[in-house]
Parts: sequence; structure tokens; C-alpha cells
Amino acid sequence: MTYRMLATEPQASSWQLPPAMSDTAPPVDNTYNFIFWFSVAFTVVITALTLYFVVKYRRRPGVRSEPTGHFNRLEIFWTVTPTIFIGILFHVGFSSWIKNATAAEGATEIRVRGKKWVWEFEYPTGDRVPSELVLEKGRAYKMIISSEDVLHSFFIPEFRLKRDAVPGQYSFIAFTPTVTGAAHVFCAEYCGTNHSGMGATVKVLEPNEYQEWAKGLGKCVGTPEECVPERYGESLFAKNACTTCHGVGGTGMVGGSKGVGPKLAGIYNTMQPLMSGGPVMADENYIRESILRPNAKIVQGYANVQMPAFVLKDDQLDAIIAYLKSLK
Ligand code: HEC
Ligand SMILES: [Cu+2]
Repeated sequence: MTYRMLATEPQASSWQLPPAMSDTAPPVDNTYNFIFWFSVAFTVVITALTLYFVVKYRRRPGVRSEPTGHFNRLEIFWTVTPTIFIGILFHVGFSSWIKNATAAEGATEIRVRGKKWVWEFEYPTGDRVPSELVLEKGRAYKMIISSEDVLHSFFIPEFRLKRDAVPGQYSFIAFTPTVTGAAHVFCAEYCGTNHSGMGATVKVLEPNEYQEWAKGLGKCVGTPEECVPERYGESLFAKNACTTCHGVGGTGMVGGSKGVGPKLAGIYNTMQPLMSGGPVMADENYIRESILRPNAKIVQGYANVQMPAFVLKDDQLDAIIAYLKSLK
């Protein structure tokens, strides 16, 4: 295990759980504690009753056991009661899951890439930093998680967050860090010999400290195209001649008239009507698929034109998606 030392020591843990550092933590902890004490209570009651009955109905000379029959009301009671409890547990768990599956409006997006055996973080400025994620306290974030090779899983116990990084698609988590300090990031999916060393540090800073730190961003060496994902995406959009069908700026207009491809500006996060049923939400995964396998989902009204399938590398796709998202 190559554990990185944390610059700041994390807060003291509670009785069973690590310190809570994000807004996802309270609902998760409440659910955990609820299930825990619920189970403790039932374990105690069931064990006590079992012991009581073991003694009460023990074998004694001269006492014959009464055969028990079927008791409908009891059967219904112990079928319905647990069902209600399971329903409540499902509701509690599911609403907390939904909460960190949907990003707040205007959340800062950070790309998280897992690869053997390192986590790499890409900030909106295009800076890519391995093994250290720096966040601002109180700011809403959306992590766009992907993998460059095998399955990994992005796991921050202190944030109560875990999401698989799956090759060939994006997964998301949304949260707001609520406490300053540092914590470990783990990989929670066995990914090869150095899986246990696949760690990183996450640091949550006060807004003023964060501003200071962020001054170091945007210093990427290279052309603006290579540094800022949107700009890189824009140049790829031109280079791959996407503009011949979708128009410059994805307006859907080519030389003053309607192009052969649909308008792309502003489609992000909207519902797209499809030929085969639908509609479908135009999120990162949909745009990615539309570029790699255009025939998988055909936009309504465009069945007669074939968009060619493109072969692009992951970071080129990421850049084109960033560019399309920036178009309004
Ligand atoms: C030959 C013309 C052509 C070229 C070149 C082309 N496209 Fe398309 N594109 C289309 C057509 C037609 C559709 C609609 C049919 C479909 O969904 O496949 C489409 C659909 C799309 C969609 C889905 C749009 C929606 O409204 O849901 C995206 C995203 C997209 N293209 C991106 C690109 C990108 C990025 C490139 C360049 C790498 C590109 N296209 C190059 C013709 C083209
Ligand atoms: Cu891993």
C-alpha cells in the first residue's frame, strides 16, 4: 500500500463512520444509523424472545406439547409489517441516491479519469492534475467520471460517494463539500496488480484559499486549443469537417440555408426526438454515442442522411462534448 500522507489531518471520526465532509454525508449517515439501530432493536427482541421460549417450552416429564395450527392474522401481520419497513427504507435510500445523481444548476464540472493506476483530475481550465483534487468549500460540483482502460470505482469515504468508472461511457456524481480538510480518494474496484495503490488526495479549501490556489490554474503549456477543452473541441469540430453538415458553431446552418445535419448548439441537457421512439436526454453519453455510432439513435427528420461514424480518442471526444456543451 502506498498511502499518501495527508497535509491536513482529517476530522475525528464518529463512532462507526469516517468524518462527514460533503452534503451527501448526512442523508447517508442517517440511513445507515437508522438501519443499524433498527437491526440492533430487532436482534435484541428476537434473541430475547427465542431465549424466553427455549426456557418456557423446554422438555419436561409429564408435559406434552400442543400442536400449533395455522393463524391467518399472524401470517398477514408478519408479511405486511416488514414490507412496509422495506418500502420506507427504499424511499430513504433512493431519494438520497437521486440527490447526488443530479447536479445543481451551474455546478462546476471536473473530469475524473481512472487509469491503471492513477486518478487524474481535469479542471474547467483544462489543467490536468494527477492524484490531487482541490475543491472549494460550499461550491456545487459535478464529477464526470470515465476510465481509460478497465473498470475502476471512484470512492471518497468522507464524502460518502462512490461511483464506477466504466470504459466507454461517463458516469456522474454531484455534491457540495461542506467541511475544509483533506481526505483519501480510493479505487473501489479491483483493477490489477497495483489496485491498492490507486489513491489520490482530495483537499477542500476555504473560498479565499481556493482563489489563491486557483491562480496556478490555466498555465497549461501549449496552444489554447490544446489547453482549454472547449477550444480544443472547437478545432476538432472544424478539423473533422463536422461543420460541413452541422454548420460553423453547430448552428445547423450551412451557407445561409439549413444544413444536412441538425442544429447542435443548445441541445445539451434537452430532450431529443428520435425516429425510433424516444425522446432521449442529450447528455454526455448520448453525444458521445452520436459521434461514435450515429446510427444507434437517429434524430427525427434526419433518417435520409447518414452521418459517418467517427473514430476519435477519449480526450478528443471529451473536448468535442465540452465544446458542444458550451454552445448556446
Ligand atoms: C455527412 C454529414 C455529417 C457530418 C460530417 C457530421 N454529422 Fe453529425 N449528424 C448528421 C446527421 C444527418 C445527424 C442526424 C441523424 C442522426 O442522429 O444520426 C447528425 C447527428 C449528430 C448528433 C446528434 C444531434 C441531435 O440533435 O441529437 C451529434 C451530437 C452530432 N451529429 C455530432 C457530430 C460531430 C461532433 C461531427 C464531427 C466529428 C459530426 N456530427 C459530423 C450529419 C453529419
Ligand atoms: Cu482502479
